[in-house]
Amino acid sequence: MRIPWWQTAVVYQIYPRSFADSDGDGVGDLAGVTARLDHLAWLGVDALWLSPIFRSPMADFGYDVSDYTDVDPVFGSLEDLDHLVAEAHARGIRVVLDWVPNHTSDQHPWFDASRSSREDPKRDWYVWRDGGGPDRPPNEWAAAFVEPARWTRDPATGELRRQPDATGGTDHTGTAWTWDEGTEQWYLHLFLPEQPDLDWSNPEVEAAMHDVLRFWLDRGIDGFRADVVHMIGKDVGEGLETMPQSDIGKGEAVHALLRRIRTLLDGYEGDRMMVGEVFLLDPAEMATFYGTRDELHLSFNFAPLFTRWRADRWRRRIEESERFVPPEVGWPTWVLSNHDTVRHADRYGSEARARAAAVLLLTLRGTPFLYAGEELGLFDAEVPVDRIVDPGGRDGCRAPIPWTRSSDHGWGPEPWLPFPPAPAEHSLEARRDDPRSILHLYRRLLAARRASPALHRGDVVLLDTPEGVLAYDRVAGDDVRRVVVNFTGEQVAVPDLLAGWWVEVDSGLDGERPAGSALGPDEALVLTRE
Ligand code: TEU
Repeated sequence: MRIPWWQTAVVYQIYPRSFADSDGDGVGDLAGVTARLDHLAWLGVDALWLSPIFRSPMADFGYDVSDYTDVDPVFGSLEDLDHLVAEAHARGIRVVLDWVPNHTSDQHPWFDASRSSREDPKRDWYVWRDGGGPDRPPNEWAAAFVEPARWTRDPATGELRRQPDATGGTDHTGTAWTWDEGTEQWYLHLFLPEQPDLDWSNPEVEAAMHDVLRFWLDRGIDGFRADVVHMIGKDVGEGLETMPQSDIGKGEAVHALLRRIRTLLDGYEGDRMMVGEVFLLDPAEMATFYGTRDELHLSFNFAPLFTRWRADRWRRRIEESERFVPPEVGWPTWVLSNHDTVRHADRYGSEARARAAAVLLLTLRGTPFLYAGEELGLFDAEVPVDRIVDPGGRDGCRAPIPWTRSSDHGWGPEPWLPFPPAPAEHSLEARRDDPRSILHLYRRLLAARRASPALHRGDVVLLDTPEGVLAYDRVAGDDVRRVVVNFTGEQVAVPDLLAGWWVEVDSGLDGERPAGSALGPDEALVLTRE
């Protein structure tokens, strides 16, 4: 059976503001990305996902789009994007754009028209309601970002933990409605007031958004990451005002919308792909967004982003992924870090754990998504209060990538955010010079994965282990790999798991691994048969 590229690919997420700066203005840009493509080819990734590069007033750093078919000048031009895509393709690397369908910027011409009068033909492109007049919003729904996410470090384990909240993802403390003085109605915004929600039950909205997809597909883009795509099917009819916010994403409407998007994408040559940001932490609900292989090609499984560094918890994540995304449903995804969450090296509290986690990420059954900088073992930057610019307080994981040891680390004099801790030591230059660095571990893992059908497409079989250890085999016909991960800070003897196997990749520092039958603290191994 022919396997589409996105099933065997490793996707690398670039947050363009923070990746590489070609013009010294302190903000990364497309020409900067193009100039670093050789690094990505050397590393061995198969696809890039660019966080939004469209025209935007940047209230949410690009997730508030004012023109879906043009590049924001801070990142360059359409020609710069065409050039980036051509150069990436020349290296066998595909390019995925970040499409933001749930909301536009309040500066988008569609919203300008919509808010201009109740009679405007685009009034119904957004969600307007009377509520109880200017003092009472239509319902209790809350917007994201009113308070930044809270994380606390567990003194015993060194791990960071996110404070749980009712919605399972976002701190909601302010109303999701803003009163418009001019037309005396409220408009809905599940994120900032600068991000009004579109009404996807309006066929004109759907058609306009399909045109956006076609614009990029015609230009040779390989796929899309669809921002909070589970939210586009809100029942915006009569039921909206009484619907609990936690029901967003659970109705039938979104599935019909996704089937039509899938048909659009599959009508193009070249396996164009959509990965949906389905921010529902229940894997059973998340999995419904694959439909019957007729909705999203891939759906982010975010439960691992909030999973502690414990063998039993990770085993449960793998069992859930296997149970809810079996082959007849679709192909799973794995992700440890992104632009919204404290980096996993920081969450787990050490580079040793980050290295072992990389082994998991790149050997589990599913498409892995790397977040730029994790291959350097970056921790979050400590951003002083007066330099915090993100309404969600997610600045730390968006720190600029340190490319060189030199004092500017390859950036202009003043990057938009401070660097991560110890930037010289974590720089690409330093990591490349050290064959034992985490960078070389990522590269070895990517090469091992590419070379082994078992690793990039085989079944996964969980094995019995002592407490604190996770082990599984990956199997594709005759090709077999074994992965063994020690989640404890102690050496653990696992003679039965290791007998008859050779070490192919070791997350630990080469040569320092306890010989023979034991795993070192927080050590992970990829094994091949003797
Ligand atoms: O994030 C979706 C989302 O639910 C986030 O609000 C998440 O809960 C929060 O960032 C965790 O701290 C997507 C994008 O990834 C994010 O960058 C955007 O700000 C958001 O949508 C709005 O477009």
